[in-house]
Amino acid sequence: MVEGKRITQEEEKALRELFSCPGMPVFLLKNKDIDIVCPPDMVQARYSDKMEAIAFKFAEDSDADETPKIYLKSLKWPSLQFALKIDKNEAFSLFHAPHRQIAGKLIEMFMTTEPISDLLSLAVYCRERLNAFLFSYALTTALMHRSDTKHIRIPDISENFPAKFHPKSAINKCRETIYLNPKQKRPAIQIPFENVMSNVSPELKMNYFREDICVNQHHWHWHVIYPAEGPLEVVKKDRRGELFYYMHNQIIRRYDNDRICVGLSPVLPLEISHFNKCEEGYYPKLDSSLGSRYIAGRPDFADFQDVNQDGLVVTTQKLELWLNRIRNCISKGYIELEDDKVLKLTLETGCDEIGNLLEANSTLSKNYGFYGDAHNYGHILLANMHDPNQTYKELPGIMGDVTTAMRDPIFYRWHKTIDLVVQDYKNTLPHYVKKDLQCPGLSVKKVEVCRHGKSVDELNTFWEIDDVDVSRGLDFASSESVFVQFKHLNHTNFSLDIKVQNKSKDTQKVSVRIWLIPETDNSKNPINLARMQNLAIEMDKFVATVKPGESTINRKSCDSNLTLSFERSFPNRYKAEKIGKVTEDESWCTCGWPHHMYLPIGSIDGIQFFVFVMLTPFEKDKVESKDVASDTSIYCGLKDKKYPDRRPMNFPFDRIFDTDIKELDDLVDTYDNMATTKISIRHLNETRSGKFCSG
Ligand code: CUO
Repeated sequence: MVEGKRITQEEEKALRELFSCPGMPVFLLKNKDIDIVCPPDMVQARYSDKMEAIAFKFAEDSDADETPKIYLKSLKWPSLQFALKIDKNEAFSLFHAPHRQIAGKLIEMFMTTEPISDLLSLAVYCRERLNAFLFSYALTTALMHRSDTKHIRIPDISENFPAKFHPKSAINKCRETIYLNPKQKRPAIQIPFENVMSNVSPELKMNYFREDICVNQHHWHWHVIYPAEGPLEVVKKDRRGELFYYMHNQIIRRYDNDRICVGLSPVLPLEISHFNKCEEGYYPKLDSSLGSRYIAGRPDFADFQDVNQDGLVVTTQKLELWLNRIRNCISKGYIELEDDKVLKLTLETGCDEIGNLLEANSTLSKNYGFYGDAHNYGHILLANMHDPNQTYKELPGIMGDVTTAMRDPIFYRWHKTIDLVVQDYKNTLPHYVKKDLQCPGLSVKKVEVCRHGKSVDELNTFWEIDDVDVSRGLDFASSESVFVQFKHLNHTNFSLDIKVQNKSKDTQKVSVRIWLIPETDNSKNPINLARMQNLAIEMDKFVATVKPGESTINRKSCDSNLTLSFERSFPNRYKAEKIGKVTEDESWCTCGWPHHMYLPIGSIDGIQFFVFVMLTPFEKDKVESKDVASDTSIYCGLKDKKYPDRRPMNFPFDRIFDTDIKELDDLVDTYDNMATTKISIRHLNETRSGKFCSG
């Protein structure tokens, strides 16, 4: 891996610029920050003799002459034959094994090219020739992992590829308004509210969750930070397989909580088989941004079909076979290795190994040939139901792309299937016993939810309007800003007062774990602990120091280690930059859950939840290593560092409790280091202006 040489400001600006207008040649990029001047052999032959004339024509109305310039040099260009297999107009998919391998090789090229000036030249050379999304993914991943570039704030994916986040109709109107309206009078293009919340059919009620820009960005970021292919040091991260399970599992649990709030039952797992139908249809309304084609939808009750993509045949039987082999390995307690040996599933690493088998990470899966590629090919199969044999040369649907997959209701059902396999494994593990769950000497006396320092029994959610500038991702349009305006969920911030007692004579360091658990199901029937624990969502986890005697730990919701603040997760990066500089570690870790989606939506009448607080001795949780990530991140570890909590992810709600603990009260009554309080989440059906709303 490249080690810490400094990068010049011009190089940094140029690297950032390469993400703009992904379909335009580099010499036409329109940002005023930097003008990239490249030698003719760097661009495609069809442009090389026209470069100057075209660029001049394009810049006629701009002050391009004043723009600082960076001059790139020619290199001995590597062969890109391997990557040209993905056509410029094809949809690049991280779920498609040949695409992943190509991306892995490209990441490796970007990771190992030194110095930065050569990386810049190589990146431009690749940008001009390769599939835009493949290029963007590989360069993002490499820049985030190189020690000399990981501090760079890479423009958000929704800025670079707005067509993957906003309906085609809005993107078209943006183009129109650029030409019809002067910059000062340019209205923001509004996304209709029915795109956010609609009662026309039950599943459309969940649009606000599934189509949230930052929710989808979060998913993309996670997959960039945890790439499945590439150099080993990039792929093999601490507890990566377990984190794959945990991150997706928490998404599903959150989705189920929000479903309960809007009156829908939790999603059912999806059995992909010829004897079954895919009940939920979905129409994305998105443009592919490649070849300007709509991305195909899927009608209700579509048939599952075997898929032949680029000669790679994915059958429903094969998916089932792979999943059954993993289920078998769980019931036997070991993984069958390629050399006829076996690897025992242990308490320490079993979940991580199962996660790697399921995600079908060919580098980390202990026997990829045997356990296969179930999770990824589920995505592929679901993405190609409309044209399984490529008869009509249609692009795959949104389930084939990590930036869009979470928009589709079927995503949650497929991931629940994956999730239940891990749950099968967790169910084979011994119950937690007293020594796992207690925190000697420490008790939680009371938990209060507060607003402005006063105890409350209700929290509110509401709609908020904000704008996002999409000009950076509009090829062959103007460089001036044009905004899309949309509604998203938000909530009132709050804090927790956790009154604790330390009965020992010494100050003690503890981990504080905060969870939110629904009291009832979608029919308002109370649920027992077994059901609750599959719906419990982790809200925060931090380390606190508790003095002897009684004291109060105060924790603000906006300080949660789970979430990324609205400013930093919001795609309007230029505004985020004004809000403050980030440290090197923070710039790495931008994949928290969006803070504006921290609370489930609740309902007009209020939905009851328990806030569950648990203290555990930090001595038992801490990781013995110099390279421990700070506790600022629950969803992603930091590069080269250990995940900061030694307990299993989802602890203590990852395993079935002892038979005498049937209700949440039984748990809290047994352990005085745990406590709950009730809170009602009430949705105010009102709309407020957000920080980035132009009015
Ligand atoms: Cu993230 Cu299936 O792994 O979507």
